[in-house]
Amino acid sequence: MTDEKIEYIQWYPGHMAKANREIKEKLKLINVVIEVVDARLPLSSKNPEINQYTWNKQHILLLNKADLADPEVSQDWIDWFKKNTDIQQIMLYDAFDRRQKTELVKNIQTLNVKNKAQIKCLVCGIPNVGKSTVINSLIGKKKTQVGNKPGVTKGQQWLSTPENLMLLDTPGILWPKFEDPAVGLHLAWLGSIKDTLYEKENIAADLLKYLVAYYPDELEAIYKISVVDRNLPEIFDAIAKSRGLLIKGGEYDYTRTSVLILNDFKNGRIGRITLERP
Ligand SMILES: Nc1nc2c(ncn2[C@@H]2O[C@H](COP(=O)(O)OP(=O)(O)OP(=O)(O)O)[C@@H](O)[C@H]2O)c(=O)[nH]1
Ligand SMILES: [Mg+2]
Repeated sequence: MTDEKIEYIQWYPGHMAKANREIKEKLKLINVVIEVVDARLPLSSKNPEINQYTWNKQHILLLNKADLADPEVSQDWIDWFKKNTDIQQIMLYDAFDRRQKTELVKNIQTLNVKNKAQIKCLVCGIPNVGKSTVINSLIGKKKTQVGNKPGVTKGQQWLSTPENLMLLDTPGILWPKFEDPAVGLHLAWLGSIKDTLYEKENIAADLLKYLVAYYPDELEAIYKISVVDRNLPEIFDAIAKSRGLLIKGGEYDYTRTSVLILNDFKNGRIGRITLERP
């Protein structure tokens, strides 16, 4: 697929424009914006339009799914965000880690907010970064619906924590135009846009290219292949062969191989991987 074709794909559906409008209507009530991004792609998964919500609010940035990201690169990102933004709190976050939940609550309570008795937080970000999971972790109950695909949360919902923090769960929203067409592919790796928008083979080939460059040992270990002196199509073939993914006639099944690589990445099976560097 050419870059030109990627750019014209319709990935900003009407319901996101609506979700964006509904957030804007609530902004007057909000004290704190908790912006959630994916630690594996902290910049590509950061919706630039969220700056419109945060300019007069306290702002917390969560690099969520830190358990799936490369710890060394995550630290580089934390340093980068501290240096290059004026966001009040920046945290590497794993929504399933109880200690971090306690730390996040403390961080929210120390922010400069008038009515500390009931702090109102907007939880926002692109689809599938873990907004609803973060909320469940804070309230200590599975009250919001979660799932590893985009668009699980369909409407807004207020929830309160035992500490009396009010949290507004919102549907994931993207922005209308990706300046860099590659961002669309990256978001498909994360499951933040429907992977049916792109050819699976293209998304997987792009991901594999990055993995070969930065995480060759992890690739070799999971697929029991060698990547040394092999080009991308040869590595694709090697993975298909190693997993016995063939179609009739003994040809390699590229679609199933692509789905395998994408799912292994999405579920953290390849290892702790970060797909962009500061
Ligand atoms: N490993 C890991 N998985 C996480 C974490 N947080 C969320 N997830 C998983 O990510 C997937 C998406 O989580 P959701 O909470 O539904 O994401 P969301 O941002 O609310 O998604 P939408 O409502 O579709 O916009 C689920 O499969 C979660 O279990 C985390 O910190 N670590
Ligand atoms: Mg959700």
